[in-house]
Amino acid sequence: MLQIHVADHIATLTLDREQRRNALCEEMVQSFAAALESFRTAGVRCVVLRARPGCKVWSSGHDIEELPAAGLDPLAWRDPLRKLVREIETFPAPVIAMIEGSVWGGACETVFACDLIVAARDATFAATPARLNVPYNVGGLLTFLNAANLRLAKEMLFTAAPISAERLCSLGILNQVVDAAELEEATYTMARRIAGNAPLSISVMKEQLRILAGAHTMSPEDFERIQGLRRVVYNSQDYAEGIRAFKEKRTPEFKGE
Ligand code: LCV
Repeated sequence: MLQIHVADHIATLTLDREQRRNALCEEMVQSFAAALESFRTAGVRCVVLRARPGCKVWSSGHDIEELPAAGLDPLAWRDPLRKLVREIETFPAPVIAMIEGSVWGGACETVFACDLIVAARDATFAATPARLNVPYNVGGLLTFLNAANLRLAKEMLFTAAPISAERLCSLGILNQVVDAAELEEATYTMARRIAGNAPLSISVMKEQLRILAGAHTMSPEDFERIQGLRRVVYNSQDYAEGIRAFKEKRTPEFKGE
């Protein structure tokens, strides 16, 4: 499910689960974590996360088949998607997301959790909890807020519509947008530049920025209230309907209950 290549302190991880449109499943995330651990010991100074060249779908997001039945938190701490985002945020070197094709749901959050994003001009990004009636978790919403801004995060989360790479780049959400033919060169030029700099300084600044970006106070009462509201969503008929409709390849009929 993952191809791994390391050269000149730069590691490349290629998502390789085309038959399921690179859906992010438990097994893939375990391989991802193991790969990052090996990169850590090998002193890798920059990671490029990509899909196979020419892909139409970079990743279709969380593996919907692995979402729990109604009544269980679908994005709890141990969920593969939550683990994947934490692995990226805590890896002691920059992770560059190299994007072509469409990015969906939890894969969009995963890309936004990367340190840098270089995308092909025709790539698109869609946040999909509202498409499935999934109650996104607090940390996940913070990823969107830190990567974008409140107005854009609301548009992406409420409409679930694919947003173009060019528009996101014009808003400062992506670092670079290039023609597909130049995507590899642009990405690895950035990766080589990073790998040629001081790794200690970069890894400490990455950790400092992670801590600063997550420094939000929230009272225990507010947190409990949010978790209670999320329970209403994943306990709802609509939650079961969202997953059932995907499996039956039809449009869900949400009733708000
Ligand atoms: C499992 C899949 C998936 C998939 N899981 O190909 O952000 S949250 O809260 O929503 C979070 C919970 C999350 O990330 O949820 C997932 C959100 N993702 C989506 O809503 C995208 C779902 N996928 C699609 O809309 C389409 O697959 C796209 C547009 C990505 C690609 O369409 P395309 O026609 O190229 P198919 O739909 O035919 O998919 C090929 C096979 O991959 C499976 C899909 O069920 C199909 O399986 P079968 O060949 O057995 O029919 N597949 C696709 N996405 N996320 N399985």
